Amino acid sequence: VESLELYGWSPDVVDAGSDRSLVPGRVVASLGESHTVVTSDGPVSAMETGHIRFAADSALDLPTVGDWVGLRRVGDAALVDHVYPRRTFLARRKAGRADEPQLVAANVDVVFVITAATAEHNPRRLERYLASVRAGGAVPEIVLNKVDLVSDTAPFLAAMPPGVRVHALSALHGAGIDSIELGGRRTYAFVGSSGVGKSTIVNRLLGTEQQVVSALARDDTGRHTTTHRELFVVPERDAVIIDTPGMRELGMWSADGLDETFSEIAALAERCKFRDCGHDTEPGCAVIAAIAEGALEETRLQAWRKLLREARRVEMQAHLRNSQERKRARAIRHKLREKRR
Ligand SMILES: Nc1nc2c(ncn2[C@@H]2O[C@H](COP(=O)(O)OP(=O)(O)OP(=O)(O)O)[C@@H](O)[C@H]2O)c(=O)[nH]1
Ligand SMILES: [Mg+2]
Ligand SMILES: [Zn+2]
Repeated sequence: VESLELYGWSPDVVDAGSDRSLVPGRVVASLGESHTVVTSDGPVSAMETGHIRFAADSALDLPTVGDWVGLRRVGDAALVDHVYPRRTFLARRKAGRADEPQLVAANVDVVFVITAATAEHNPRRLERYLASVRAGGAVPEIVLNKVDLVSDTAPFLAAMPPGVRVHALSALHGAGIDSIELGGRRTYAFVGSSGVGKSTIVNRLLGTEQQVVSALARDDTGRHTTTHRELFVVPERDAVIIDTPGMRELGMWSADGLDETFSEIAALAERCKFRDCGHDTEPGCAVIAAIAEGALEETRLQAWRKLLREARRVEMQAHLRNSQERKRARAIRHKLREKRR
């Protein structure tokens, strides 16, 4: 298990009840149902067993990059037969789907949300990322990249959401890159829109241009873009990093990270007269009062409201679908029993 330790392995990865004959490893890349898994014998290519797919309630139960999995050897082939319990995960709503979550990475300690000191910078989008990262239990940090393009970073920094660590740097020139601290065998993921510089940062941290060649494709403008998520070890820094392709949109799939992301609103809401205050026209609303006093920006309240509405809608649909599926399953079991009689 020597080399697996570089990937962040510790014995408590394996849950007590799981099959001890499985070979443990970490998923470093995924293509549909086919995964590249690093084991103590090196990387192997492994498909998911039917059992794992059958037992999955949703995409959240299937293996993804960063997962610790148990492999079963079948002749020369290996199959992913078990996903060990995750410490954290990063998910978003599947593009174009109303209520289906999609995993981005698992067992990530810190998620660096990258933004650029350009027109790309958008506090509302950052709030989305922060809430989604926190919903899965990881810690977000923001990286303002491409600071070489502006004479003054102050306006960008002033527009950052509160309560999160911010790094300002130029991955192209290397200035400020040392403010990104890695270590302790932790896993760090890099997310953000396409072109903000995720792979350039990852390359800097890896200290090589090797990476990305495998995962990069030239798009029709000749620009390189990351096509799939990939996990790398940085032995000199005692860390694991995951580069991801740019996301066009980050749909909310849960409301869990919102209170922490809008903590000033959550704190004010405690002082509203009504416990279920909608912070709208209710009397004795501390949130509305704070806006009137200039202590809270109205855009923050609007952003919180929009994300909460979006997340609640998704949670509701998922709940409905689950109860419909349960009903259907019950009906099938009932029919089978009837037949047997
Ligand atoms: N001026 C400037 N350009 C940068 C900086 N960092 C990255 N770039 C450039 O921005 C472009 C996109 O960089 P990438 O690292 O490929 O961006 P990415 O976020 O990985 O993009 P996707 O893989 O498509 O999601 C490249 O042309 C980089 O050279 C920076 O600090 N300053
Ligand atoms: Mg990239
Ligand atoms: Zn209120």
